[in-house]
Amino acid sequence: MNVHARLADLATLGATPDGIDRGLFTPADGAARRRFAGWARAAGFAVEQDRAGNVFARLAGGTDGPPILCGSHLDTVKQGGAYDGAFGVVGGLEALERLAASAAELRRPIEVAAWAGEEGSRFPLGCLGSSAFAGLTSLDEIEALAGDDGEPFAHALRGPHGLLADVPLRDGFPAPSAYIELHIEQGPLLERAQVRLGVVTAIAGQRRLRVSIAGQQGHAGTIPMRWRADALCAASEVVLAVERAALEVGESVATVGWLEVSPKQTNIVPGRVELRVDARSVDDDRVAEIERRIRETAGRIARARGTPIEIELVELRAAAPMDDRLREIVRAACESLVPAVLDLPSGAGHDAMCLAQIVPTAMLFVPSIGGHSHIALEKTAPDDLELGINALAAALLTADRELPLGRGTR
Ligand code: HGY
Ligand code: MN
Ligand code: MN
Repeated sequence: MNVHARLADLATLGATPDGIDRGLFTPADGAARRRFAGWARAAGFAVEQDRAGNVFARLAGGTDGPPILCGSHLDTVKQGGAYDGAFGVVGGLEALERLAASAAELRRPIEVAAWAGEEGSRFPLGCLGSSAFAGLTSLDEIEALAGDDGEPFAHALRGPHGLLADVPLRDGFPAPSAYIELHIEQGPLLERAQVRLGVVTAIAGQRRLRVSIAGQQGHAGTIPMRWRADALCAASEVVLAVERAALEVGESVATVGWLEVSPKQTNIVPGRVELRVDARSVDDDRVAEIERRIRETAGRIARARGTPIEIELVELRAAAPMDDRLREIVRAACESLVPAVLDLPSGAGHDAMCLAQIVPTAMLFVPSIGGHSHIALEKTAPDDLELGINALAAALLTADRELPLGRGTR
């Protein structure tokens, strides 16, 4: 079964009329992780999992020490596409199969990981499995999380779609020598530059805020406009303030993609709104400035409208510069295959942000047609998928030959 067939198979898991919905430890995600383990075993690789739900397939090498690691995630956003994450997992698996078939002499093992819950689409923490692996979030913190549907992480992890029944559980989170993540670009830059491979310079840092706005619920027909404390009108000003902050700070993005109004009835003045902000930049100071401006403006809105506004910083990921030496190895692998390679930042977050905190890390991009991602339209040309896998395999081989054995040091 090749990468195209595997991606098509995975795309059936969590398929909806509006795209793929494959939240961590849902039946669809459990099936996807079982597929990955089954394919890896059929390829002759040893398969293990860890206590955060990450799954690893291992191609043995001359020594049994820390591997060169690749991989990505199998979970998706709601209404997601078929390539975000999944391509890095099955593309990594295919790269290992090609290395195994080439009988290349490996100094150390090479592993491909399926990281648990990168999207944060079910549990309120992005890069959940890779941040546990990197020691950025403790298992206790993760076990205390509850999914949007209320199920505690600890319960889902031990449920029928969490840890895989017949896969050995490894102790701890042993660090690799290095990490290379293959991923779709999820943006338009490669396509616009007519370049088929990209090498990531840095991954944008991000802050996620939870904003709660308390208004005065009331009858839509009887409360005079000047006497209202309308939570949704206040929220609307906050949303525009988020957009304005990113525009004014520059070289950054900020989005409100989630908002809930209550009691959400036509003839009731909204009493409460909760919304979430996603702010990003490769420059951490800019993200901090966006948060500062949002807080300042929200204070003014709250006073002017009589609608108390609470803002909680729920997630902070520092921008992650990629490792120079590993980037050069990835770039050289790409240049051996195509005439032009583009260096570019990643506005999208990835598990590589977490791995970059502990070991040398690099990312390799293939184009997204139309720049579409986090939408059912998401697609990458089959030839570009193949090219990405060949570049990854070449980079893994060079990294194995050139990097010192043992745990990677940043
Ligand atoms: O939000 C992101 O950038 C990633 O897709 N989790
Ligand atoms: Mn994503
Ligand atoms: Mn992704």
